[in-house]
Amino acid sequence: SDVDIAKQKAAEEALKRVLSLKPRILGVGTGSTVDVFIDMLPRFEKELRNVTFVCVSLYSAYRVAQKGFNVSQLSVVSEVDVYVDGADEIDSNMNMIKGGGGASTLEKIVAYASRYKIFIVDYTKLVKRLGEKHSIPVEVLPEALNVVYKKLKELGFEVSIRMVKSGKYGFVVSDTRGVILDVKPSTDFDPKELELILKRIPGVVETGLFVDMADEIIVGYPDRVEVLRR
Ligand code: DER
Repeated sequence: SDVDIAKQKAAEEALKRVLSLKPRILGVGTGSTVDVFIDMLPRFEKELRNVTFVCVSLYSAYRVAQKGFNVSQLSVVSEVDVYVDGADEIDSNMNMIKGGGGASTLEKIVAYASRYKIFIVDYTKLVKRLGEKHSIPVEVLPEALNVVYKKLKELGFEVSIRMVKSGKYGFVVSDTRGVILDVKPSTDFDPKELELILKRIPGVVETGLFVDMADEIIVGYPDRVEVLRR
């Protein structure tokens, strides 16, 4: 499909950029677009042989290791050279909503620790205003589920607890053992301000608002890529 071709083109461009930046430590996000990127890595097995990969999810770590690359625990890494990840929404200020894959806590930590951050998206992720198509994922400690839920309702948000679609009955539980509240603001919002409002509620671990975190966003189209730089 056009979207699949667009993902391929974005992933190819990101791989070219990674090879030119020659990272010693490469951070890898999670999601279907990152999966396309991971599937391309074996084409450059020689060039990537001495790279240490740091992955934000068990699933990405498993797939990168399965292809024979060196995967390190995040806990022993303090800085990452280059980070490649996807996103759910991108606005014209290069701010993002992420967390559709339930991994935004480690994604934000690795992004924060990375010197150069590249995000790869297909063209359907571009929005005029954040929140147009996606809610904002908020990861909370299970113990705080009801306390945070109640506070968000009082603040006027629509809130839903993310449920597993199949294979397990009940709430999604992230790799960092949190549950995910999908939060929809009632009106337009300032992403930086909203992030601070959410983060100061006790029990909130992380939000899917990524403000001023992208150095480069590669947008794939069926016939081209467009590169946005900060
Ligand atoms: O969870 C995330 O932020 C991921 O990057 C993800 O939402 C991007 O999803 P996709 O590449 O499968 O569209």
